[in-house]
This record gives sequence, C-alpha cells and structure tokens, in this order.
Amino acid sequence: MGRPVERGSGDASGSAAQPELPPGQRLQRGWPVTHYGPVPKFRPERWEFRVFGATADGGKHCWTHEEFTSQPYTTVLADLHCVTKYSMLGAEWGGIPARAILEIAPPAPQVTHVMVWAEYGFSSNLRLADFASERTLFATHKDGELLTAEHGFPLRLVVPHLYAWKGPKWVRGVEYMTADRRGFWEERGYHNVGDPWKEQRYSYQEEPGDGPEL
Ligand SMILES: Nc1nc2c(c(=O)[nH]1)N[C@H]1C(S)=C(S)[C@@H](COP(=O)(O)O)O[C@H]1N2
Ligand SMILES: [Mo]
Repeated sequence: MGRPVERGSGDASGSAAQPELPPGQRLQRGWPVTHYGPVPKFRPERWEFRVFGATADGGKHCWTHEEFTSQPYTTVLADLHCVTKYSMLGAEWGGIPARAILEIAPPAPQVTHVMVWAEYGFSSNLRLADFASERTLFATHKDGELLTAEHGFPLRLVVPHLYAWKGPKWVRGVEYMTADRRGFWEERGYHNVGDPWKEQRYSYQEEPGDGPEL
C-alpha cells in the first residue's frame, strides 16, 4: 500500500495497479513548506533525542545529535501526502529507521502507541505498528542532501503510509504509551489514524476503535 508505482508508461488500459495518488490528492511539483508555527533554530549543544515513557527497562534513553546521527543510515523511497490535498511523489529519504530505536530502546510489552515529540511541543500519535513499520524513518536527508531548516533539519519523522502530519519535523523524542492519546493535529480535528488511501482526513470520519473519544 502507498508505494510509488512506475509513472509515464502510457498504460491507459485501466489495469488493477495501485494508482499513484491517494483519493482526493493532486500532484505537487516542487516541495512546498507546510507547518504550524515558527522554524526552530538548531542548537547542537542543547539538542538531545529522548525515548521515555513505558520503556522496557523503565528508564529514559538519551542521544546527543552526534550519537543519534552516527547510527546506521538507510534510505526509503516514499511519497508525501499532505491532508490539504497535495502530494509530492518519489522522494528518497535518508536516515535512521524507527525500528532501530525500538531495538536499542525497547518499549515495555504493554505499549500500544507512541507519541512523537518535536520542538515547541508539537506532537503526533501513532499506533506502535505504524511506528514499527520497516519504512518508518527518522530522516536527516532527502534525495541525498541534508534537510533544510524549514523542512525539519536536523531530524524529521517520515511515515510513508500515513498523511504527512503524522511525521513531525524537528523531532526531539518518542514517548512510549500504554494507551492512545491524541497529538497536536489529532486534537484539532484531524483523523487519529490518517491513512490517505482510506482518505482518513478528519476526526468526524473516525469509526469506533480508530481513536480515543473526543
Ligand atoms: N513540527 C511540525 N512538523 C510537521 C508539521 C507541523 O506543523 N509541525 N506539519 C506537518 C504537515 S501537515 C505536513 S504536510 C508536513 C510538511 O512537510 P514539508 O514542509 O517538509 O513539506 O510536515 C508535517 N510535520
Ligand atoms: Mo499537511
């Protein structure tokens, strides 16, 4: 689901291949900047990445910027779908897989969700399975280049199978949770799960089990 497919093949036969755009999305050329609030200034000496909450060992795990970014680097090819209806296709994101963090700082067995925290208290909640997807990445690069400040430098989360607001820019940590709680946009009318292929845009579309009561 949600993987980029080959484009421009001129195949108009109506095959059953996955369409390249989720329903209701239009193609965006270039890379716009979309976020709430100001762009934070990166101060390496004050930056740390924290994993806290219901960890397996009950403790907090912290990394400096240098420690975090010296972990094994991988790339993931993924599209970005903004809930405001544009999609940017075929970006190559580079960084550290979320799974690596789950391995180094494992969650307690009761953990079902995570809250991903960013600068200025921005947050987004994810089901543990979405966070643990092998394509979920803490990105430092796009198309081989370091992220720019407005696109989330030094670190942003990319969750390829969900709308882009599920991927905070300027990430600073992850909270392991034993129950679901809404993040910043999820508290403000956006869908708790946010699957673009199911067009889960707004919280009024939620079905029982999709999220905590509003
Ligand atoms: N910290 C933070 N991250 C954020 C947001 C935000 O408001 N704050 N907006 C999200 C939304 S709605 C989108 S579409 C993408 C946009 O990423 P871009 O500006 O790099 O295109 O960032 C996401 N990450
Ligand atoms: Mo967005």
